[in-house]
Amino acid sequence: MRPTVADLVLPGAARIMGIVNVTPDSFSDGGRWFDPDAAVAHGFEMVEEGADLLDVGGESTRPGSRRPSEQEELDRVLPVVRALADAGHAVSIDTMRASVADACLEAGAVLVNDVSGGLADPDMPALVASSGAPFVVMHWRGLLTDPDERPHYDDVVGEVCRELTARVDDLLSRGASADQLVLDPGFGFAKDAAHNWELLAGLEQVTSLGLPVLVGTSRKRFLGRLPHRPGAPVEPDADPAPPTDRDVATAATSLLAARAGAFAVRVHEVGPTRDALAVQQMVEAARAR
Ligand code: PMM
Repeated sequence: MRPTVADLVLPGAARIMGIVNVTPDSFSDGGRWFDPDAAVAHGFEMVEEGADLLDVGGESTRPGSRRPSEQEELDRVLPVVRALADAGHAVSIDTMRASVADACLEAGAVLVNDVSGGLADPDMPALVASSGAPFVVMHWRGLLTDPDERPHYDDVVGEVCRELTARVDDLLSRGASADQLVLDPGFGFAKDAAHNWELLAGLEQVTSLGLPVLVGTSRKRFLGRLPHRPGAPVEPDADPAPPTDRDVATAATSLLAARAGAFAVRVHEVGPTRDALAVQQMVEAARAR
């Protein structure tokens, strides 16, 4: 039987969701795991390193990237989902298409992760309701096609909370049940660096909405502009540090997310985040003694 969201939640600790991007063009690891066998091997490796869940995706959400056709997306993700699920791993499918989500659930995925929160495909809310599968509702304001487009918020944390709540209400009105839903504030999606830092600072407002919260800061652009590093970009429009140089910062933001009550953190490199979360566990165990 498929696990429920409650089965996936580990009280008092955050789960680690390892990212398996089966894409030629993701911003941080595009092309590395495009071959299905390489993607499956990478998934196994992440489980060895401590991942609890594997998030398989076949479409890059990088602004301006070409959407794969439905068939292309299925060809990318389905063999990978099937192989990882058959090996007994908890697999999540990162897709905005109901048909892809449906096929992957059939193939053994246990969770649907939709960066559009069910907005991109009009068939998604019905699939969520009929499948009963755990569903991640991410905060989204549409696909940005222009990388220079500037998002606007007066109060990013408040607006993200209100817009997520509206998505939840919509999904509930279409037959989903609350115990299926996971929220995600959508770091980096229609948010600039200042918005992302404010969101991290105010994450407890999102976790206090009462549903499990998934947080994905991994290797995102705002982590490539940290001050105090030798060679750090000082000009506001200078190139950020490359994505693979952002894993320590990812571990730090993931630890902060866990402290704010996130149920899971979504990362490209499992080791640093696993150790950061273990530090928190050790301190809490010592405090309880
Ligand atoms: N970020 C990306 C893709 N999928 N899903 C969720 N739930 N949350 C995220 O923050 C998120 C996501 C973009 O990162 P990637 O292209 O490196 O996977």
